Amino acid sequence: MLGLVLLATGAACRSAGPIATIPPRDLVPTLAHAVIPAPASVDLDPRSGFTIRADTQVVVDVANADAVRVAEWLAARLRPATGYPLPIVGEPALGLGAGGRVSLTLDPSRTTLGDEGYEIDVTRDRVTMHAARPAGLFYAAQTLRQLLPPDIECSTPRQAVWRVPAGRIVDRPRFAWRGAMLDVARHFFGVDDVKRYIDLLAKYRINRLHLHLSDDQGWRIEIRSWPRLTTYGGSTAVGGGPGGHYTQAQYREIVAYAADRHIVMVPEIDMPGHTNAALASYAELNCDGVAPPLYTGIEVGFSALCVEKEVTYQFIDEVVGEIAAMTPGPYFHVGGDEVEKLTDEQYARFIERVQEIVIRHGKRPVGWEEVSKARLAPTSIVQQWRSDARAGSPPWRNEAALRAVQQGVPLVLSPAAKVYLDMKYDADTTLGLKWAGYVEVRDAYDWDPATLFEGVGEGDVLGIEAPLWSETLVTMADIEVMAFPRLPGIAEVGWSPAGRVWEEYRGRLAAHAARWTAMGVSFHRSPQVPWPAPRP
Ligand code: TNX
Repeated sequence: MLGLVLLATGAACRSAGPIATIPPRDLVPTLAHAVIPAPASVDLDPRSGFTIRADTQVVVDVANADAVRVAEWLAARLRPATGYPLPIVGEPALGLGAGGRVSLTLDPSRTTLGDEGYEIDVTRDRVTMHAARPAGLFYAAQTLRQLLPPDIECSTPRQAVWRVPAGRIVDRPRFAWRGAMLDVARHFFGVDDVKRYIDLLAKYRINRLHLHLSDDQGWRIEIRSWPRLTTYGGSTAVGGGPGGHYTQAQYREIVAYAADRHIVMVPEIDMPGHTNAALASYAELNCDGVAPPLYTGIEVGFSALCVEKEVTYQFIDEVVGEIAAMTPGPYFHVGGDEVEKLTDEQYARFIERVQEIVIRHGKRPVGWEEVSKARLAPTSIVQQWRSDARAGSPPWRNEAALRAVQQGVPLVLSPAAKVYLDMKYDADTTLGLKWAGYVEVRDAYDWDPATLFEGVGEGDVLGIEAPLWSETLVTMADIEVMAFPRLPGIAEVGWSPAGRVWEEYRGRLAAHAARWTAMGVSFHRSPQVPWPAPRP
């Protein structure tokens, strides 16, 4: 990495028209680049670069539909702030305009880039992006956006020098599963909120969205064979609000929106516990045949499906069947956490039966760490979650994770003390919970998935995931202020090579404040991050 670039700070897109040239006092010297997650290999020289101009062309093999889709996505995101037409043209180009070209190429023979890797080469007259697979090309486009000034995130034309530093980036992820989870059960979030979250996740190359679709307080996905789940079970939320649910058409819309951004949906129906909304909707799912009232508190552990009744398994089969049919991705999450009503034996038999149902519907079962008490199928995945920020320094011991490793089942790590986005940052945070301790920005970043738990090494870890539980969260701004700025750091833990350094990272993170401001994203001004002074 060479030299310094000057990054504009505090960009907001308040005015509709172009602004005057940014005065020098608004420029602070920072890093050679501020890309998050940090690419595996970066060699940039900001003394030279490529500048996007009014006559720049986007070049792509027009016969390759996958490449064209990424090109269109990129051009559509560069046009509003630049105000340039950025036409998409086929190869060979009809002649190089003085504005140069941004080209995107899918080349399956570049196997060293894997499914998600990419290469970006920048010279004075062109930007070239290569990938073997569409996801890689999409991530190249996301990285290119981050190499441009923060005002590129504005939705109206801005005056800026749209310059990308010269050099080369070659990148691919460390872990295959880089997830985020959103709890839409405790409080419901509509389609537009979920789409906005998906767009924010995609910027940081997150590739799984786990939706927690049911819990004690609400059932959020239409099931045609059991309609009262949503008409009654979805009618409230924590605190007694109106609740809500996705129709099957809306769920499909979210799945497609995520897929366009190379994010695989992981639907979760939590069972056998966390099921009060279902038990309240259908009396026959209760062992005593009596439906409990709807629940709007935040206690856990009190509900359980009747594991001894056959109708329970018919119910699960039909619910899994309808959701699996709408979900192109290979995963189905069965929950399995915090069950206090069953013996270990009852619990294990239940999980084993449910696992078979999920597999029969063509999906890989995923479950919270408790499921490792059962005999798991080789295709299953265990999501670790328990931990405490007040425990000493790692490695920590987690029996559930060890049981998964002993069974040869891969782990997704969601250690609460590191990645639970619903934990408070510190004692002054108004939103969130604190049962796992406070989770500051550095806590969320400064750990390594291969050394956090005793007996759990790199090869046991499929990846990581940041859950956002919504007991205390009501609005999209609430979601954003808990996710930002911790989420980008977690994304980097999942993507970037081991050996990351907090002191270096926090400088890059600070530079993203201008992007979030431009996008109108609420974020927590953690004292651990050297934020640039806001523009006067
Ligand atoms: C634990 S993590 C839960 C959730 C809560 C969360 C709050 C897990 C599998 N279960 O039911 O919402 O804590 O932080």
